[in-house]
Amino acid sequence: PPTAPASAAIEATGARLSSPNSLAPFSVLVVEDQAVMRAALVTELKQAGVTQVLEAENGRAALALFRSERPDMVLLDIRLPGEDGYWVARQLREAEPGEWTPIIFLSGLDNDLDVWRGIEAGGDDYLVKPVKPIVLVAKLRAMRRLLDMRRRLVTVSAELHLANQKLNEMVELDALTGLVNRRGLDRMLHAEIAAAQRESKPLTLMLCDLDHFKHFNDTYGHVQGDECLKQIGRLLREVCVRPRDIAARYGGEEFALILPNTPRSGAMTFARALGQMLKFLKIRPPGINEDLLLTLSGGITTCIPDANTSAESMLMRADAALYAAKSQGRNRFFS
Ligand code: GH3
Ligand code: MG
Ligand code: MG
Ligand code: MG
Ligand code: MG
Repeated sequence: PPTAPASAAIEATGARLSSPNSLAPFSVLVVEDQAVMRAALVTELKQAGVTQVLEAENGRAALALFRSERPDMVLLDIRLPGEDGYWVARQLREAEPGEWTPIIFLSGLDNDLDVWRGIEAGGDDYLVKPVKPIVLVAKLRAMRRLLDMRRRLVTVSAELHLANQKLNEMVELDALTGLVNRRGLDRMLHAEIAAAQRESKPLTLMLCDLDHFKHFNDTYGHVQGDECLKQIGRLLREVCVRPRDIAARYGGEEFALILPNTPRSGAMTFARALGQMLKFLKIRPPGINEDLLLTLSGGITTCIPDANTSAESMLMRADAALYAAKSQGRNRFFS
């Protein structure tokens, strides 16, 4: 059997520890001013499988080591030269807000009030010297279990946070085209109206609607129709070259563009470019030998928003212009 350490810190028991690596991988900071006791603790911890044992003989050294090495756990004496263990515990807790490194007091003080003060100072457990190795390691293992559980919770909550962010983004995206959907459009239009009002900059809203798209669907089927909508989605993302331009799918075959800092003339240039680019779409349903030409009709409204400008009023004006473009023959943009 292993010889008992020559120290009062640990009482020989003859009991064997469960498994040699029961505490690996793991680092423990031992704060103990008495060299012999410290050496005995280090030996016991290493035998229990602790990978790294850090040693400090006073409170300030402990704090510095804690900050630089970030041990997994702290074994903390109370009576130390200079600042005492209670002080160390409080400093450690302040050094890592929102984090948790278990602190186990290991002290010769066996007063109930000392236990109370230790826990109040931020300690998680309190052992009285001399402590049997098997008890010390058992306590470390229990704390390790809590630590692992906390780490898993932290990981899970970070993952949940990410998933939630992703969901929040998805809620505002259209599944077919990947464009912003109606919900996103409404929020962003409100925001851009407010921004344009603050900056006294012209804001353009454009509503576009595919011409005779029902006919396309009836002729080539919905799968081909969906393919068209995806291509239009890609095209609209491409024409929105400025970082603040927003392309949205407003409804079935209707799209909306928010163009911040864009005057009426700029909006018309944009619409012409869009009309030109439509000609280059590769719309070729199976069995057809040439690319089909899709056209859009559009309604444009531009204003420097004031207190009376609302998303609803801008949408109504754009919709009225779109209706006019449709009734005057389609494949054109009105403002
Ligand atoms: P107009 O030129 O007056 O806009 O004629 P239109 O046929 O495009 O307009 P209408 O409002 O009569 O029909 C819109 C059609 O758009 C109906 C439907 O077949 C098609 N559509 C709407 N949403 C989708 C979709 O998600 N996928 C497909 N494939 N077709 C859609
Ligand atoms: Mg001491
Ligand atoms: Mg329509
Ligand atoms: Mg249409
Ligand atoms: Mg229609």
